Amino acid sequence: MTVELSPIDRAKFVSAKRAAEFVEDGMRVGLGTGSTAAWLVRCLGERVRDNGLRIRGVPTSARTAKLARDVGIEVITLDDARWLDLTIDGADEFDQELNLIKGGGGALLQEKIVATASDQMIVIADAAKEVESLGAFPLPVEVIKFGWRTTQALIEETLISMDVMGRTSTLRMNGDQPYVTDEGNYIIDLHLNRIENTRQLALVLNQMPGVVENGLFVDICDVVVIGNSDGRVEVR
Ligand code: ABF
Repeated sequence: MTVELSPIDRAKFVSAKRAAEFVEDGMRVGLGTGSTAAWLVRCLGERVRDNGLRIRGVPTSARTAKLARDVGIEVITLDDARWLDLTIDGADEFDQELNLIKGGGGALLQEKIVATASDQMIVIADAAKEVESLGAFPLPVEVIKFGWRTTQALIEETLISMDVMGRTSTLRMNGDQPYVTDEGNYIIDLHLNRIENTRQLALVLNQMPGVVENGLFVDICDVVVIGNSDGRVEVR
């Protein structure tokens, strides 16, 4: 693949290209969402086309499903696959313990279901996504539409009681309309600045009525493939 890329896209591309090497013939592969994951899907499509790689892909969004089909990857549902050998996906932030914030692209629910149903999850990211503590990137929480304002208020009250920094939240918008996920839900972004108690926060959020899933991925990611704009790649 010969392409002229911006520094950030080069970092994403080299990360995705290296991670694609983890994919072996016959695997059932979870395909992530976002611009880094899109590079991964293209790299896998190239191997399918040029090297006869046979894989079945489970996409984490309608966008990824379309791209995967366009590049020649056989697409199946998670219910067809039941279990996956490997999922490769992007992230918005990762820390040294390989905990993640995901969902900036709006597909956190499918991404977490697919990653959890995989023997291994590999995150692909440019080096700028590494943080000491998660939370500078707004934490997405997928909520059902019914009573979303009440759910939002409950989340904010809970954050105060947990003494979490930041505490403000916003409904994600798409122009002048609420953003709607592939599953027909809304997303509330939590502006926390810094998350100290990642595991506890992830559990507490998911216990609230109206919350479908949150974008904290704790103990799910096994490997991070970090791309740099000069082409260097680190596998951690
Ligand atoms: C998905 O895409 C998300 O979980 C994350 O929000 C986003 C990362 O996007 P990009 O690769 O475009 O930075 O992986």
